[in-house]
This record gives sequence, C-alpha cells and structure tokens, in this order.
Amino acid sequence: MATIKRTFPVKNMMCAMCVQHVQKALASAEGVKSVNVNLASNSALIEYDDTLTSPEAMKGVVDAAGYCLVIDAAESTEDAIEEAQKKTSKSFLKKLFGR
Ligand SMILES: [Cu+2]
Repeated sequence: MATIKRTFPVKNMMCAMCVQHVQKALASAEGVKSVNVNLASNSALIEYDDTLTSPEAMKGVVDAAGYCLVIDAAESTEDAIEEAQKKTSKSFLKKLFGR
C-alpha cells in the first residue's frame, strides 16, 4: 500500500472545460484514486497509488490532453531562486569592484 496525496500545479487551464478535461484524463488514468482539479489555483490534488503510477506517468496523461502537469515545481523554483541570487550577487560585486 502506498497511497500518496499530493498537489501538482497545472498549466494551460483557461476555463471550466479545461478543468473537466484534466479531471477526466487523470481520473481514468491507472493508479489514480481521486482527483480534484482547481482552476483558481491552477492545481490538481491527486490521490494515487505509487506502485501503479508515478508523477511522470500522470504528467504524460495530462500533457497528452493538452495541458501541463508540473511535477518538479519545488526543485525548479529553488533552482530559479538560486540562479537569480547568483546573478544578483555577481552584478552587486561588479558594482562594488567594477571595471
Ligand atoms: Cu478551457
């Protein structure tokens, strides 16, 4: 038994029909126990069995339906912040010691 409940950001949803598409695609995917897609927060709360499916597989299902399930949001956000901080400190040092 390995039921996981997790919220994933979903991109490209514009209206209630989009929500329905994503909801249906995920609900019929193997290993998915329940789905709650939220348009306001652009996210999907998915309860799934990780012995039957994976975030990668669910991303495949959502992407095939024309939307984008973001499964590495935390990492990419951290990377982006780190990258931005590097750039900021570089240009800061340039200003201090420039030329
Ligand atoms: Cu739509």
